[in-house]
Amino acid sequence: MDIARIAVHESVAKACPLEAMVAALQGPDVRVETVGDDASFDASDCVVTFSPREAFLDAAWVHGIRAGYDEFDVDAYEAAGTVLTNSTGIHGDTVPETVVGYLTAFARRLHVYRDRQRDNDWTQEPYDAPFTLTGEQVCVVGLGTIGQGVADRTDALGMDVVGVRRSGDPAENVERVYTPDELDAAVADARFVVLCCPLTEETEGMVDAALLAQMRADSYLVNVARGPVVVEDALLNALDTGTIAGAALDAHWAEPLPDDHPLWNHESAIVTPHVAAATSRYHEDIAALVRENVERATRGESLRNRVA
Ligand code: NDP
Ligand code: 7N6
Repeated sequence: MDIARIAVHESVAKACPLEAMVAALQGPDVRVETVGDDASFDASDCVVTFSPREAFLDAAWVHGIRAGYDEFDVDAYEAAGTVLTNSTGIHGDTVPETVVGYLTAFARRLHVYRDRQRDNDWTQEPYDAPFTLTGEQVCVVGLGTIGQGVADRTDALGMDVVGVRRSGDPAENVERVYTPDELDAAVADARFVVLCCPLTEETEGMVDAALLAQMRADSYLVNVARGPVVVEDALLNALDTGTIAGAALDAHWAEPLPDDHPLWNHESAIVTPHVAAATSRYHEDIAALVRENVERATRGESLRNRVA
């Protein structure tokens, strides 16, 4: 594959400044430029993009700047013979650090005190509300780049770590790995269930009323995966009725989360606007992946992170 141009689609601006991405992608042998929805593509183009567009199927290769590629029609890429690569591998620090933040906030009640600070309110939480992460169990669903990062950090904090993945293969710092058909058992003893899996036909709606009912009443759900992995009504009901103690959500069913969504004002919810992966070096991490693959393409080697 001979790449003459890297076309940076304007949707990249959802994750980082376009100019920063263009500058980071510069190299000796390719032209790098920004393109909008009116652009056309040919077999010497690599498109770097946040969102899919049908016109990209005319390019040689499309690189999605997210780990999740659920919005891309993989079959259409295969039918068109267009290579599709994703950005898994670069979120092993950012998202796990955010997850540790959610867990610490819930255990040490930081989210409650931040809310009270706005009203100069000195009220302390009840004696039995705070707890320590040390000694609590966390169930990490999906043990890839992000899940492993969560497992490493929570293990280092003294937590008991269990995990779930299709292969069931052991993972470092995870005491027991379950398969998806054992999900009920995997979540049953956990104080925290952290979703780090992709959105697929298998995972859509995986966290439903029945699974939430299997979770402990004092447990917390963390979703840094994709909104539809969780059944929205089931979660809202579980929070309202005390089936679980709370939830931290970075990934939502509709983004932005609508103004009138009940989660905004839910005391036991932490809502972040899909920023668990945010970092001021996002453009550099993506550019390193793309530049490596341009070199591989030039040498006729297979591309890293190829998903179609
Ligand atoms: P990886 O591909 O590295 O890991 C995905 C993991 O999920 C693998 O361990 C895989 O293992 C497992 N998995 C797949 N299907 C299932 C299933 N049915 N049940 C349980 N585990 C499953 O991806 P990343 O860790 O880089 O990213 C994971 C997801 O997180 C992304 O797809 C994206 O949706 C989301 N994400 C969100 C971000 C944010 O900003 N909030 C940032 C980056 C990613 P196996 O194949 O053995 O099942
Ligand atoms: C954008 C990260 C992913 O899948 O959802 C995230 O990688 C997007 C900063």
